[in-house]
Amino acid sequence: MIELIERASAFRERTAIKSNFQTYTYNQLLKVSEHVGINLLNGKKDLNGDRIAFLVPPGFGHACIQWGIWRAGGIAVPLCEKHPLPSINYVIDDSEASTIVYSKEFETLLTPFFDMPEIHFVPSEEIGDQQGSLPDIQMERSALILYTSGTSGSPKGVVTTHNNIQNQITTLTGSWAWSKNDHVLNVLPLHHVHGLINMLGCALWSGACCEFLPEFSAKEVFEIFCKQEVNVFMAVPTIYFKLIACYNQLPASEQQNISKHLQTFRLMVSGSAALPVSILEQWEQVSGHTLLERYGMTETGMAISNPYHGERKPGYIGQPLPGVEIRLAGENNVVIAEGLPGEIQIKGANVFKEYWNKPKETSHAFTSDGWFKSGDIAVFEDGSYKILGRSSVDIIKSGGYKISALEIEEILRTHPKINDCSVVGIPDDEWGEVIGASLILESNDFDIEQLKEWLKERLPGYKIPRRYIVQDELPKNVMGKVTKNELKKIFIKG
Ligand code: MLC
Ligand code: AMP
Repeated sequence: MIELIERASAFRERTAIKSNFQTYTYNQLLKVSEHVGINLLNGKKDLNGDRIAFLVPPGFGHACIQWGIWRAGGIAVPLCEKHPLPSINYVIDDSEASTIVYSKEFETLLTPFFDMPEIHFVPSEEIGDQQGSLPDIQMERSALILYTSGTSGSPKGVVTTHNNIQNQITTLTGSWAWSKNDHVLNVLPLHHVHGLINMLGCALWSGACCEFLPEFSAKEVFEIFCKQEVNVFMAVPTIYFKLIACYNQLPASEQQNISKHLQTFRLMVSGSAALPVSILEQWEQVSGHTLLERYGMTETGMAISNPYHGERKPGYIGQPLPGVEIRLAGENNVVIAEGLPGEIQIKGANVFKEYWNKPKETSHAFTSDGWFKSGDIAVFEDGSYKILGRSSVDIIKSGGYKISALEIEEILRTHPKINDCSVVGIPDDEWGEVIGASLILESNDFDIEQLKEWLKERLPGYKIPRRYIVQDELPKNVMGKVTKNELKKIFIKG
């Protein structure tokens, strides 16, 4: 029995979701997700862990399909609507999806797959209200695969069970005092935990309302804030940066109006990347709120958080959430003395089950005594954790997205005019980091704008380097390894 779905019966008449200017109740969510489940079963008793990929816009339909897959015993694999075909292909292929549920607006994008006989295609608009029964689902079963970039080139599928997801949700609903009277505005994509678990999952667990804006727009966010329905907001630091920039352009009367409405909010959270103290302070001026900064990962959900009640320390991520064990480890996974920097390692029922079809990577991600190795370096001081950086220079965080430098390098090297390359993250006020690429070219006859167009067909927009330099050779150490920190300095110097 999936408790998240069972609980919805207690909130039947309440609004669960607001999307596309329409409101949908928990009753509708239960009914439509039941139909989705029965349609997917198509006469079978249980999907028995089949991977069902789905490509639909964020909103009511997305939630119904996710719940429908779960109710039929499948594993939900949300696809990203902004991804180009090769990225979508990778996820479908890697997850070995048996079915793709899609909304008609993505039909053209998916056309190249339609002749794959092993995949069943279901247009979401054609799901009817078939009668039938649904299986009983055990909480230990795998529920979700979200793709995340790692230190290896290609993204890995992070498998979480219903039990993991419930733990990731309830640690937040308890710690951040969610209630059925909450109304969260969700502007983040639903193929990552920030939008999917922290907002949609927590709202639906609580009987609250999750409102969607299909695309982020600072102006529209402020307009919705001023309607006085939303009382909870969560976003990545880049979004707060963009909101502040938009606010600063507005006439004083509009600023006052927005600020007045923001004062009435219950909770405002920042996460997925380091929140610069300058953004926290400017948002305090705009809204009267000290942002609650928390730390998490696709593999663990949220792990460390500043308190809901109590002091939120600028520049710090806070304390372990209830049910989450945290330690800082040094060389050979030995716990380090307090005050020294070490890798954040995490244990708890929130921690994922495995990387899909990657037993070696899964075992490499854990210590021999079962701690998940985050790759993030932190220090514990004055009762709070502070992130200092990452153990790998090949992981970039831009706009809250985790990006593997190696994945981009691999693609760049397939370009006929690029002999070699190296990709790094360059500090940036708006994006956290922007991607920089150093290129070693076959000849001088090369156009960067054409390269960007070429990359757009192969990579999602947020993985396309924004800054380029052309070098005769890459900076390397005596072992012949590219010294990425040197390269970063070259970019920073400009
Ligand atoms: C887009 N642009 C970028 C960029 N992304 N420029 C530099 N770096 C980037 N990363 C440029 C585009 O090329 C375009 O430029 C312009 O910005 C607008 O593009 P867009 O795609 O429309 O951007 P926008 O919608 O404004 O997107 C910004 C954003 C988005 C912040 C809303 O990046 C986003 O949704 N980020 C959140 C990702 C997320 O959910 N992460 C959570 C992972 S889970 P031009 O010139 O064409 O106009 C996780 C765990 C945890 O991390 O702890 O939560
Ligand atoms: P993802 O794999 O997309 O889930 O991203 C997880 C990574 O985001 C973590 O390993 C951290 O590097 C980063 N992250 C999340 N929250 C924070 C935060 N508050 N401060 C700094 N980094 C963060």
